[in-house]
Amino acid sequence: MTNILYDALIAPHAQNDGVFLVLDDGTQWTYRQFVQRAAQMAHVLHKAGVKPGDRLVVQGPKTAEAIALYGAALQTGAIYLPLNTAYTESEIRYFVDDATPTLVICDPGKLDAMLGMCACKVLTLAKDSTGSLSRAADERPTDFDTVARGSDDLAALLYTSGTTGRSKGAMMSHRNLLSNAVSLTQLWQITVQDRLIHALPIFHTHGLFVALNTSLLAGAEVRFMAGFDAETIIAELPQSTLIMGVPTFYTRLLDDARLTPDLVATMRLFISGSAPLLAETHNAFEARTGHRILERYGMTETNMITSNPYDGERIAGTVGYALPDVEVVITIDGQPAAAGQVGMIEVRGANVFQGYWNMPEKTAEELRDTGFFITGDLGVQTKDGRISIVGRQKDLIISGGYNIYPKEIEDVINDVNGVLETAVFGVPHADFGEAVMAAIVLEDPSFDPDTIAALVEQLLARFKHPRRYIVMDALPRNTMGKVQKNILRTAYGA
Ligand code: MLC
Ligand code: AMP
Repeated sequence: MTNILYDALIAPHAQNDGVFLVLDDGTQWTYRQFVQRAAQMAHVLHKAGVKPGDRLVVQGPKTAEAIALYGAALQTGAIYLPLNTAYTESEIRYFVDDATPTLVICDPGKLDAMLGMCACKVLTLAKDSTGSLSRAADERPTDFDTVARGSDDLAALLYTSGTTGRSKGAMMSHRNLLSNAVSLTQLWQITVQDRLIHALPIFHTHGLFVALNTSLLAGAEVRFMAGFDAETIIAELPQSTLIMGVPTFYTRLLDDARLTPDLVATMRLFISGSAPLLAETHNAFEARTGHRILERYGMTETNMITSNPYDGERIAGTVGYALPDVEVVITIDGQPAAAGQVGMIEVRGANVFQGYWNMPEKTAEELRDTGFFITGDLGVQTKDGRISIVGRQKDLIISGGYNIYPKEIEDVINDVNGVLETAVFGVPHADFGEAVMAAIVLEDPSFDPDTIAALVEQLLARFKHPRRYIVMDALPRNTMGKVQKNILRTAYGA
């Protein structure tokens, strides 16, 4: 029986005694150990009633056990649904209600809250790899009859915030994930000789699929860090060959005087994505290390779309060419634009998702009948197909690689009694690329704006919190009545 992703990424390692994960405390997991642990966890999922196509919600620490759980989800045919560890109870409640999981795995500290909001079974997985999931897995056999899954079956559901303020679950099939993993592994020449520094979270496309699926496919070694820490990365660079990060990784590394050509002598590739890499950062990095960062472009709904070349010229400020099995068109009013003209980036290929969970109308709005997905990013293409992103049509802030949709924050603030209206916008930020700001018009001038911050803190993840609240008499509007966020950005962006 075939299971598209499991057979490609995990099954080949059943007898592989090469190192897969190297953890912060120096512990190593071989590939064989990983396969066996995934099988033990697959038994636990099966016993908990997880059937093919059921959703498995996971909100927990970044550990080797969590990766085994991802493997177990694939092996049992479950739909893996990872959640940002920063999400609040109110945010999680929405995802759980929408996705109706059969099983939730969470940190023991969140158990009571999860039990309070989930109708399903809840198991725990702690930072130190204890918890009810691990305990149950210890008792189980180290092999499991892999459940068959075809190309179109769903492997993952990744929630991505939307311009309407409500998060949408992007349905990723086995084919979506495998096609991208194969393309990227080939394009970036990832092999068993590689050692990847993995400092990204594992609840988003970048850290989970781009970094881990490619490593699994190639059988590479992964220095699996619990989170970003510049000190540890500096220590690991001399033993490593590859790193994938958001631009903040590179600006933070540049702040360290120890970043020199000698330090990175074994490194062959630095990859950046999830947010725009400033040409200034690209150039400074080359001047300091001799390496030209390879910038690529992607989205939750599409996996990776374009990449600068491995062997050819990596040009700062561009995201390179469409991946070999991906089509990109730039459109103006739905029609193909000429080279050099700015338009909407649309994408089609085996990488493009299956639609939004429970949201057929949203899917129809963004995914054309022709198979092209409308990204919301504005771009321009040269005659030979090199793409640059020049802006976004969607109202989106990207902070340290996390997407923040202003509407979601505006909705929370507008609900406060005493607030008339709000405009949330992004301003340049040296560390995170962009930072969130909120301009508020109060109904009652004596109202204490601190009440707003308190509510936002309760309802929204920390990275979405406005860094500043600006009380205004009125929001700037154009003649059509539309709020001019560009004016706010200019006024408060310095
Ligand atoms: C942390 N904070 C953030 C933040 N990350 N605030 C805004 N934006 C962020 N990205 C908060 C913390 O809670 C803390 O709050 C304060 O800011 C300072 O935190 P820090 O210690 O400096 O942050 P750190 O833990 O070092 O995290 C920064 C980071 C992290 C850049 C390493 O955010 C990160 O790993 N980002 C990667 C996100 C990612 O994987 N994106 C990929 C999405 S997939 P306080 O006030 O409580 O101290 C995708 C598709 C594609 O986009 O193309 O890849
Ligand atoms: P997400 O929805 O979290 O997957 O974020 C996807 C968005 O991140 C894209 O639509 C782009 O706006 C942005 N993005 C990803 N990679 C890049 C990049 N290299 N340059 C600019 N923006 C990027």
